[in-house]
Amino acid sequence: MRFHILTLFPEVAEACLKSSILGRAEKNGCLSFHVVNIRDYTLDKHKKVDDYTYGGGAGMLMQAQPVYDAWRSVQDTAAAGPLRTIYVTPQGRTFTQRIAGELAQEKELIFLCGHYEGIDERALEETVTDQISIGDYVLTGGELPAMVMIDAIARLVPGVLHNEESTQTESFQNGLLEYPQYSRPPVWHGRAVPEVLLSGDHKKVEEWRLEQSLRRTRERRPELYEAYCNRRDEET
Ligand code: 4FN
Repeated sequence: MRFHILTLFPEVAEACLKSSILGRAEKNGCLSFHVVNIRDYTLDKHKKVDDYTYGGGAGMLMQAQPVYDAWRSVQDTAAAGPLRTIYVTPQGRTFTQRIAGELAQEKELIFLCGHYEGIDERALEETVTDQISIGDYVLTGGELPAMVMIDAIARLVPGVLHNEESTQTESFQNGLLEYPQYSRPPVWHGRAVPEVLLSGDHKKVEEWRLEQSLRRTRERRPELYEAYCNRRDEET
């Protein structure tokens, strides 16, 4: 899967994508990343990419021309027609595991990251197919939200995770939180690992884990618990 990231701060994206599992997957050839510096596309002789907003008010806006031309340079390389273009913005629908799963079906995605007060609406109208947010808080730029979404999408691409990395977190796939987990030693600071986990009785262990997952989800994330119960009811 190929990711294009359009940004005024390419070094932020590069640093994130080169590291850890995503960097390894790019070396393996499962993923490819193409970071585009929007500033490289400005026609302004001083390399300016922002300007004041019509109607007044504080702050600067990213201008339409460099954003559109940067997007166009990527879109023009796509043989298969128009690419899904995601504007990461607090005005979008909230990103979820379900959306990650849908987007992971695409061969190529474009992420557009805003800065300052955002982007001239006319460039958005001509380029953006999806507007998505990672949650409700004020940030300085769209780069970190784009990295969050790319991380969640990329790990679903076949071959990106090794077996040990994939199994554990799969339990979120049933919509429940993780059960508590323990490693050596069996007693630490006077705290013992729950008996059942040392018993070697795999059936008992599975029952205990499910029970813990259900209780945690009910107590800490009641809305996830309710969704789980509703899905389970529909199955029967
Ligand atoms: N943020 C809010 C209301 C008004 C503005 C903001 C805000 C970065 C370019 C957007 C923020 C949060 C989640 C992108 C926030 C996200 C961004 C995101 C983001 C600079 C303009 C801006 C009511 C949500 C608090 C700055 C609420 N997911 N403006 O943060 O890009 O994707």
